[in-house]
Amino acid sequence: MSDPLTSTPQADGFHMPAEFEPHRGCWMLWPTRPDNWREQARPAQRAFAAVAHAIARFEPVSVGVAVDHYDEARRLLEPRIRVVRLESDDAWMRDVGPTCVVGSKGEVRGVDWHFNAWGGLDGGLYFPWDRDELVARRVLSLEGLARYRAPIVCEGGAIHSDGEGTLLVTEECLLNRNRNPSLGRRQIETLLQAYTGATQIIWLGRGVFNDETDGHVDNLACFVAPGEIALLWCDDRRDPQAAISRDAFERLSDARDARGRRLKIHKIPMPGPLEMTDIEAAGLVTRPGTKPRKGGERLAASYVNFYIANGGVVVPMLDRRLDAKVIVQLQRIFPNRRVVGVPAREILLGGGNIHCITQQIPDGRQRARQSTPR
Ligand code: KQY
Repeated sequence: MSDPLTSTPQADGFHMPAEFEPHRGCWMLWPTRPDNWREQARPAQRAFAAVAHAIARFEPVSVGVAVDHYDEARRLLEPRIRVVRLESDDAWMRDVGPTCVVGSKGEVRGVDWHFNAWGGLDGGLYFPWDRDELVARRVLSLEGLARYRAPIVCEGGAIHSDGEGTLLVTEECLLNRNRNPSLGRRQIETLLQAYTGATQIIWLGRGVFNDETDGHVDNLACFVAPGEIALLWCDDRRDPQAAISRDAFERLSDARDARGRRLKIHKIPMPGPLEMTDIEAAGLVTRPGTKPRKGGERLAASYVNFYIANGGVVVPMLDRRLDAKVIVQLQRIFPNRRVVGVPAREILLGGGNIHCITQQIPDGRQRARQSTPR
């Protein structure tokens, strides 16, 4: 694996495209940790396979698998899914994989953030995380893409881009003392701009209630088109999510994007509220170094944690009362894509959802052909 580039994407004229722009493919990892995925991760593996198969209807999917689990993954995944040997500490490709940036001629490069398992020794979710730290550079090497090493702790789930210079983030995560304690808001903004090419950063406050990532934006809100946002919404004022979503709505209503537009906001209803059951918690192995779980714990469930593929949107199905309604709503928001639901409770039990377990590699050349000059 080669040395990182010594410049920054911003200095080289690169920027982070939106997820709704064309992809070369999607990367995932294979879940195996028995302290995070119940029943030796078998139910989670079936759920991950269903996500991989749904995305593969739209674009190529590669799954990184630890050597001891290669045969099991190969058996559960359709032949069209590429299975690659790749060691990791868990299976959150959004956070440990690269954030890709594109140049004006469609060249693609990757940003390799520092990773500390969502908080390191100050509230992080497991220790050690040294194999996770190497995932982004390995994916970039397998994809043949040059790498920038960003001097900041950040995760892919902590940032969303509209591809036109606007970045969406939360204070709860990126200003958390367990990420970059020596950096203030301005310094963090400067580094995010340098490594994503963004010119405008929209700060939301807190992320989804009880989200163990310290409020990743990708569980709360995302761009669905330039100037348009999907936001998790809760009407029940007694629920702690209601005030969080209202605050985000107000900030988004006051914001302008990098092109000076006001944002159109789509409210996506919150599933549940959902909790982990005693039986689900009992299926986990407890291990020192990993945050323990209990039955009755509130789950950070959100339909906004979907993946936008080429011609498709793959959405977590979480609540029978709402699933069909949300599919119809998202189909209206994405009229030119096929919206597909995948049962995702087993992914939620591990602490995230479909967006958190996927990471797209942009197709820069298609993008360069399709895009209007900036
Ligand atoms: O991006 C995410 N939501 C990652 C969640 C990590 C949970 C680890 N138990």
